[in-house]
Amino acid sequence: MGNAPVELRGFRIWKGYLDGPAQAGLVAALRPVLKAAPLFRPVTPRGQAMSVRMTSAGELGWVTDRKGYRYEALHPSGTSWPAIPDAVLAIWAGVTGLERMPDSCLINYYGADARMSLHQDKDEEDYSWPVVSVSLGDDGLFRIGNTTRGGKTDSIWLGSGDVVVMGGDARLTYHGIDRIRFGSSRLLPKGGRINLTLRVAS
Ligand code: MD6
Ligand code: FE
Repeated sequence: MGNAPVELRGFRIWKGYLDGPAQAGLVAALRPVLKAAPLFRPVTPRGQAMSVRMTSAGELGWVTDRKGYRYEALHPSGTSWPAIPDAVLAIWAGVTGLERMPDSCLINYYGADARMSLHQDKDEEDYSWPVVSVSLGDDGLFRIGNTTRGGKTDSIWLGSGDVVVMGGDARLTYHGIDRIRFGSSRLLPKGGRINLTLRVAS
């Protein structure tokens, strides 16, 4: 689905990869996942509450608390993470062409004031696998920097249905979300933004 990707600092960005019905279908597929594994508010290793709420699907879920950033087989409540919906796996297959499927799907929810500071994704075992992200709901201003902290950055608005592939030389590039445009989409009944990040964690 969608047009050819645009490239920004080594990230491949598929604007409008998912059309409206596909986005709605994805939200419907996520509903039971969020019911089985409710969003929680993570705390950084230094004890700061993050502004996003998160949960996961797949064999492994990314978590953070006072013990550090890591992948865990269980939701903080002690239950297994639900399976990654097939519609989500199909996006991974479509944009990467890989046979290997991700074992982790992090689900981040951004309310009006949520953001994500510049970070690298580096808790995975093998950086040769890409990371794929799917945006749903309100627009988010995505900033991409460099493989070391600092330096010039470029920003691009990610809208509902956009898919980003971070791989190759860009796999360890710093990136983050500066802000969201709350209320810019009507996909989610209560507004806000969902970002899925798909990874081969282990
Ligand atoms: C977000 N995205 O879009 C945050 N990570 O809300 C990420 O942190 C991200 O978009 C790895 C690859 C693609 C991403
Ligand atoms: Fe990231």
